[in-house]
Amino acid sequence: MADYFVGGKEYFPGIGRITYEGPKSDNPLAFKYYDPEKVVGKKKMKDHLRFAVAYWHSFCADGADPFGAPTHPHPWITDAKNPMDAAEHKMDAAFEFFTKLGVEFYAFHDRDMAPEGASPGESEQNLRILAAKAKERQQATGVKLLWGTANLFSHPRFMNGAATNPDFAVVSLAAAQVKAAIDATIELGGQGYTFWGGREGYMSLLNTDLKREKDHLARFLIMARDYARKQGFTGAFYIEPKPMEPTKHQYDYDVETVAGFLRAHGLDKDFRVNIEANHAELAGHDFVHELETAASLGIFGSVDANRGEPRNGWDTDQFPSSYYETALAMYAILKAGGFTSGGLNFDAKIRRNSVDPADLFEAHIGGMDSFAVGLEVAQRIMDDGKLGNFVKNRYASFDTGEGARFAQGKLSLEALARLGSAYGTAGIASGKQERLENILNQYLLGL
Ligand code: XUL
Ligand code: CO
Repeated sequence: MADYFVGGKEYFPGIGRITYEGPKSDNPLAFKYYDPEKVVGKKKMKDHLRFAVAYWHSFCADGADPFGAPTHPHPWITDAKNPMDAAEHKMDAAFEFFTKLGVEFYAFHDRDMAPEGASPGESEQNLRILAAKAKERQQATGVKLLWGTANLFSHPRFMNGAATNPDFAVVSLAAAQVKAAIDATIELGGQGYTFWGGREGYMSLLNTDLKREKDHLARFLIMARDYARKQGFTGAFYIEPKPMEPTKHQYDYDVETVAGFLRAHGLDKDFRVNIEANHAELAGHDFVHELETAASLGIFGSVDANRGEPRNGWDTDQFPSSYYETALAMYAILKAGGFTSGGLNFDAKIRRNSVDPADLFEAHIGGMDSFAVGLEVAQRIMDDGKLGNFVKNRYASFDTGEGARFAQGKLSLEALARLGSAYGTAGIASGKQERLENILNQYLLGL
């Protein structure tokens, strides 16, 4: 990957390429576990993990929260002459960051990359200009686009939803944005296109026609898919489930809900899910539950890697740091066959009081190291086979004989009932949960 500094302007001075120094290093700006070229199983770490940096949190978010003013004044914005100039400087800072960190991918919303114009046409033109600049920087550095998306939630016009808005004019404005964002994603060779329906839900059923809104959402997604395919997009479409926030109820509640919706509307061939750890938690699920559910339904796609704060009821978007969680996640991902078009996108933000420029690096380094550890633990579990074999044996009665005939749909209820033997000891078998948890802890320590 080529270094990237434009015209000598460096936005993160004093920070060079982040390299692997190993677990004993006490350099906060070095990887302790993420060794990109190291082969784990059959692939290099970097090809398993496919890390992406999120443009929005890292280069747009300014540390403001509902209670306080910005704490992260970005030089690429404060020093700029106008919004287009600021967007280009921001892009330079972003590519400097990607290449210093050594990540191969990034993800963006239209409005992260290009400012909104005075009309839909001007907004589209702004995005086209900046996407062309991003393409030059991608070519110069080798950094690639994991996925693009349209921000259909920040502007006040989307306060009642985007594709599910009760006002048709807003639905058409959302379409203008999605069309332009799809064009930009194709231009940048994006491997995916994401829909996160932040305001596709309701605040009150008293003012909402739920059936109509869900039908409109499906219609909108069908049109977007058809347009993108017509333009030659071959990548994956992702829906990113989230149960709530900013709406009281979001239609893309969780993986299982999204799967039902996709099937009901014939979208399951083109769409997969982009699973975010913090969203899983808000839906009352473990992150790994969402991953395994997606894999079981054949719609596992990509991951927004972050973590929540279990004692808070909102999306804190913190950087991942729990090896236990990353190990379970990577085990589910390896079992699902690994990433194809997807990757681990850090949809995570540094804290409001993390005000040193190095904090953004250290946050990503920690997240990448956490997933590198998780990957190695997961590979150990796969290689050893103890957990997998336990699960396989637990269902062995369905592998042969009448059990297999049942699983293949060859038995009626009467026939099944006739096979019921005496009560005896059937069903009295230990689930061995505690033993399995102890074994997992051994793998976590590399034993
Ligand atoms: C919001 C969220 C978004 C999506 C992209 O909770 O996760 O950043 O990932 O729109
Ligand atoms: Co996300």
